[in-house]
Amino acid sequence: MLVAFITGITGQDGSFLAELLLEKNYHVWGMVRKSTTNTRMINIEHLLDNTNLKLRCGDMTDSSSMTNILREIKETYPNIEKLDVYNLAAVSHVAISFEIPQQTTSVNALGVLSLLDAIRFSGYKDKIRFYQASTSELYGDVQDTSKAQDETTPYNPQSPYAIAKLYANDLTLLYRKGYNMHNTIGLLNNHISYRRSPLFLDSKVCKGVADIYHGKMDKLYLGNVNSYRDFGYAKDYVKAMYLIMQYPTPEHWIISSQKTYQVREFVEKAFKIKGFNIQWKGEGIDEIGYDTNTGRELIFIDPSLFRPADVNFLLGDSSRARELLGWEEEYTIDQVIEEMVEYHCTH
Ligand code: NAP
Ligand code: G4F
Repeated sequence: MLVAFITGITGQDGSFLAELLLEKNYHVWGMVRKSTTNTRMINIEHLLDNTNLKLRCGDMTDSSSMTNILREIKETYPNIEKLDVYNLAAVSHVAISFEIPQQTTSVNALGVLSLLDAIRFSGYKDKIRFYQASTSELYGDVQDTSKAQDETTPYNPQSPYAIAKLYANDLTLLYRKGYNMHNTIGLLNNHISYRRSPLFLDSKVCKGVADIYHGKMDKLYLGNVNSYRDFGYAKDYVKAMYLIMQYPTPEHWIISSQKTYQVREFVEKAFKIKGFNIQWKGEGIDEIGYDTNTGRELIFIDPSLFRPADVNFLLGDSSRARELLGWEEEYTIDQVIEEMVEYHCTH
């Protein structure tokens, strides 16, 4: 019997991972927040009829909910040989983490402590494998931009989000060592899809292109367009999570596309899908992106979107994961951006 428990199942990654595991005949248990059951189940609506999917209400800030779910799984499969727990739940928006730093810490740091303790005291911890969703945001203010970030690059987090994720990383490693738990870590670079909230840059830009193309909007306002991100497709990245969990020993893996693009370049790529040819003029907060075909000024800088601190250069070295896990991506970033723009044109 293949059984998995996913926190954050309603999110971008959780929904793709649930699909992947259901295809592999797993029984998938997902933790969903009570408030979300009334509002935002869109990412997993198409899976709700699957009898191998079981949803339970819970919250990372409510330790008893996780204890109860682990107990119910044990009661449902008394002879369970292995349970894979993927911890994907988080306050995942970096800018928002500056607005709600305490909640971010409760969910992304202390929530992980609660989940690890729920596993530790579950009575079947030796049958459980744990995956912690870590992030390239840990690298933060990268000092050496001449090379990609690898296992030796120091962490220098720049947000309440990244600081909470660093605590979770260290705790996951401590519990692996101290309590002999099979705790794995996937340090993933930015991965995106049409399922991502338009609060993130990638979806905001792709939706912006669609809205401008359809005449629903005439300008797009952005913050820092100078930072670099290493973008991949969420569907490819959940396959890496699965492979990490299958690896015989619990380890820490970097997953990335090994290519980096400035936010400005991402914007140009997205607008190009609908025939806009973006060039830039002006500097700093007066910088404007315009379409050379028509001269229309389309992208403006809104300083209120700047963060108190930003991460300026992310480029991941995933060579170890590619070699030892055999992971590789199926989709190029251009394919993903095209899919996202077309999705927003039709939804
Ligand atoms: P996402 O779409 O924002 O999903 C986050 C999930 O966490 C949602 O299901 C959300 O539930 C849930 N959640 C939030 N607060 C919760 C709480 N208090 N209790 C229980 N669940 C809660 O994020 P994602 O892009 O799928 O990312 C998945 C994980 O990978 C996150 O931990 C993120 O930090 C990490 N990560 C993401 C990336 C990336 O580029 N996508 C890169 C590195 C690491 P609701 O639907 O109820 O809000
Ligand atoms: O899309 P973003 O908000 O993603 P960010 O901060 O890189 O975080 C994402 O990736 C992390 C992995 O590296 C994850 F851990 C995290 O959960 C999340 O998935 O911003 C990307 C860049 C930033 O430099 C931001 O300042 O785009 C810049 N930006 C410019 N204008 C904007 C905007 N970001 C957003 N969200 N909205 C803007 O209008």
